[in-house]
Amino acid sequence: MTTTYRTSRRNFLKTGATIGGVLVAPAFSARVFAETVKDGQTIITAAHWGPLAVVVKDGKIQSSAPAIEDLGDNPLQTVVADQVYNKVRITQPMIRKGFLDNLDNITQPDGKRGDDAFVPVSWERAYDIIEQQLRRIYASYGSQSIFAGSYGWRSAGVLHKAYTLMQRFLNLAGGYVGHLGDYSTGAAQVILPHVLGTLEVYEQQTSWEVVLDESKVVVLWGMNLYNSSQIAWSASDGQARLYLKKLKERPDIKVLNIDPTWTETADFLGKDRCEWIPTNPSSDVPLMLAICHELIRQNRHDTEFLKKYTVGYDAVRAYVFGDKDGMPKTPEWAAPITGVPAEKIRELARLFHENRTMIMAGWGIQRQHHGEQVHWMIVTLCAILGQIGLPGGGFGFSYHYSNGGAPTRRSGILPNIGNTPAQAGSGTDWLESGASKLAIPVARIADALHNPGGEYAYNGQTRNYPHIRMIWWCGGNPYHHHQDLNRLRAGWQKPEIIIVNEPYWTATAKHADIVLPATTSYERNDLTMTGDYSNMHIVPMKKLVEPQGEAKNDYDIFHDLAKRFGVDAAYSEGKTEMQWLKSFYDEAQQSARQQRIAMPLFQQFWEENKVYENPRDPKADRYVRYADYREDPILNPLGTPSGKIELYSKTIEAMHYDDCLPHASWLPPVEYLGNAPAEYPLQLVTPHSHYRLHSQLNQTSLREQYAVADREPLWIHPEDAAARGIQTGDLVRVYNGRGQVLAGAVISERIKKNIVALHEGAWYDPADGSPNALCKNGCGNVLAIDRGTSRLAQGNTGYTAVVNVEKYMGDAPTLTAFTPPKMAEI
Ligand SMILES: Nc1nc2c(c(=O)[nH]1)N[C@H]1C(S)=C(S)[C@@H](COP(=O)(O)OP(=O)(O)OC[C@H]3O[C@@H](n4cnc5c(=O)[nH]c(N)nc54)[C@H](O)[C@@H]3O)O[C@H]1N2
Ligand SMILES: Nc1nc2c(c(=O)[nH]1)N[C@H]1C(S)=C(S)[C@@H](COP(=O)(O)OP(=O)(O)OC[C@H]3O[C@@H](n4cnc5c(=O)[nH]c(N)nc54)[C@H](O)[C@@H]3O)O[C@H]1N2
Ligand SMILES: [Mo]
Repeated sequence: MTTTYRTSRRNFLKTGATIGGVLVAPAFSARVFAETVKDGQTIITAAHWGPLAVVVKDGKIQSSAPAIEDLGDNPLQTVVADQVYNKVRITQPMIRKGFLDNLDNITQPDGKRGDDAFVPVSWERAYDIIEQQLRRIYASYGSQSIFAGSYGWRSAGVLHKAYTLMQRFLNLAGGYVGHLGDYSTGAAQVILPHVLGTLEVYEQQTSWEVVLDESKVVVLWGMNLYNSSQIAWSASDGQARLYLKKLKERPDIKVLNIDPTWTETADFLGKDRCEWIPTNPSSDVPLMLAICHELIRQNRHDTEFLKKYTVGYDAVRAYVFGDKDGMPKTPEWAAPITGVPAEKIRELARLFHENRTMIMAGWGIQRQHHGEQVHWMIVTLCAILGQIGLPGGGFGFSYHYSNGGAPTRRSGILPNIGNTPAQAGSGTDWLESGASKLAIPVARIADALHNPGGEYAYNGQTRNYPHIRMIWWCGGNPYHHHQDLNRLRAGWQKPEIIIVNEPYWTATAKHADIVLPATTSYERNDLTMTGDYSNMHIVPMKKLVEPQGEAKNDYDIFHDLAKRFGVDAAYSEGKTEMQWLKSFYDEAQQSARQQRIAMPLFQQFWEENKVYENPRDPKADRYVRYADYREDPILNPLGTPSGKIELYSKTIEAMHYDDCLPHASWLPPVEYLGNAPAEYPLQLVTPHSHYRLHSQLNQTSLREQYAVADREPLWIHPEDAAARGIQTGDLVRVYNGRGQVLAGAVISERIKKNIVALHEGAWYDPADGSPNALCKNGCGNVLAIDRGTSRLAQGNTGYTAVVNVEKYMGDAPTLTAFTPPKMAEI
């Protein structure tokens, strides 16, 4: 088994069809939606939030709506015009004033990133400086000094993939330092291969059809599908929310919401269809341990399943009963930690045991210190229940994401442009040393900047950080996504040069030296499939309007630079935009033909301006995850060392980590309600918003629907608000030892007492360049702690923070998050 996992999720999803394509009738059943095409003015495109029908008149975008059937109520689909015509679009290349002034002394940065004016320049001037600096840095320090890991959600499309294109160019120019893992499942995707032999978080789920037929209890465990399935890594197929609607209409299936908040999903189901078990954040492991204690005590554990399909149960049992630590994990033990009464915990044990139960878990639960333990514990609990591999039973770790559980269609598969062209890297050091050696765990970026050469542990290895002299970010926004932004900001002053490609003046762009204006996906041609698991549609992403200002496609920016480095032939493979798209489509068409699915020729497909739906696969409709393993564990072993589910891992035992023991364990996080000091008595959660994809769209008119006092809303419980004299609509300051942000109070019973919520993705808006600058917009990551989940995964801990809140008595400072920076003339 390999010990490092690169972010293969989005690629493998397309190829990892577990359901064989049986040759049936040669059906071309592509259904065509978007009847809105009437006057030739409605153009089909797509975004992460689904296929879109956009009305364009006189060269201007008028309106946008979904182009396929979905639940409706996906606000992200309505603001295409607002994305293109926006006051924070970057319309020209820009260079930071202090950087330009300091060009002769570039190895000594001036420390003013993020608090400086910019100078508009021509593309040629920007390219000249980039070429010169890139050549100098390769020559002086080598490829290990250039961080181009550039994590982020960019835009949808198989060709215009922002950071992939940057990496494609850099691989040809001389190499770069990449990243390992992602922010979504940083902990789970490293622990689960030890437990199940797969990433598990990016796998197709037991079909929703089966769940609706067979499950009697559905548990939404820190899982907010109504929000989170508005999007997909490709484009949302909209299916999960349609299945949620069916679930709502089935009163015979009991639904539980185990969450510190009454989520939008719970709200959609309604109080009569969904029971809320309000829990304290970071307490899921104690809750499950207590359920296990109750099951085992009552002899309700499935000994046969445990024996046949798992290893390590004895160690788990001993731990649950406190044989070594003298601490039996009883419901009474767990009650004060979780905030769930012991009697309720017993009831859950009974309910899960007596009914076919599907535990659908989200991922916020593992974006925490010791986050590895949570999904491991869910697997452990489900193994004890013995329903894994049965129709409608066990666990599902991706029902909330990219419409997992929507059955996989028979389809051709669109390939993507890759970051390693055939001729990449010949003669450079990165190939010899192996790409992964030159990568850092994605959420350790600030740590790497602060500790060049520093040693760290990762999944059984000892590694060293590179010395980063240059950063190039393209298609991501670390000044929202990373934790403890004040710490990032301090480390960010160290490199000699920072380049950012962005359509908008995000905080990341404002913290760059050179800013290259990128187009949005609506200003270029592309293709996408929908539903990372379902492969449901193939969608033309047609250019709606010309690029705004001098904005260029990332593809063309890196092509221009590739010319300067003499590698343009390898970069472009001699293809134009439309030739690339045709080649991708043709490949998909060929793979479809092998399955006897007749897709139209590319030209016809493109000109038709329609969304194509792939045919259903009756076998996939009945897919049950782990059914084959359950059927025959010898013939279908798991990819773990034992071939079984590892409740105890000898591989992890051999790492001797005290922050990740060899079986799922309760390891209290550094910060949570259980150890919160009196000065910061509240725990902060940072869920994903219904109105945004992360920080994307915070700058649009959607903000008017949720902003309070012109800031990000802070959910606070009535008693916590009353104790602080806070009313709904008040401007409040949320703070801890790491930082401070302004927010607008929303008093709500939807959040458990002692917990407050700031949704992730508010644009960071520091009042000044000081080390503890007040964020005027309410970015939660000013407050979250920046440390690895453990030495095993080094995942991010965005959900680990304790804070306090007070009414803000000063004059309300003017918001500048959505204002371009000052311009300087030279
Ligand atoms: N506290 C806390 N922190 C979190 C989380 C949390 O739950 N809590 N969640 C984490 C998770 S799961 C994730 S995935 C990350 C997300 O973090 P990111 O993926 O960094 O967030 P986005 O806002 O999607 O950033 C994408 C950026 O790419 C830009 N962009 C879009 N299209 C293009 C393009 O074509 N070219 C270029 N050059 N740029 C483009 C957008 O304008 C935007 O600024 O955040 C993580 N951070
Ligand atoms: N609309 C929209 N959809 C999205 C995204 C977006 O930004 N906007 N982001 C996409 C991405 S990249 C990802 S990774 C996924 C994220 O999917 P998730 O990581 O699952 O989403 P979160 O909103 O972080 O967390 C889900 C729920 O977990 C709860 N929770 C937090 N901490 C705990 C805890 O300790 N215990 C329990 N039991 N519950 C807890 C939160 O209150 C929240 O309701 O969503 C994807 N979908
Ligand atoms: Mo994510």
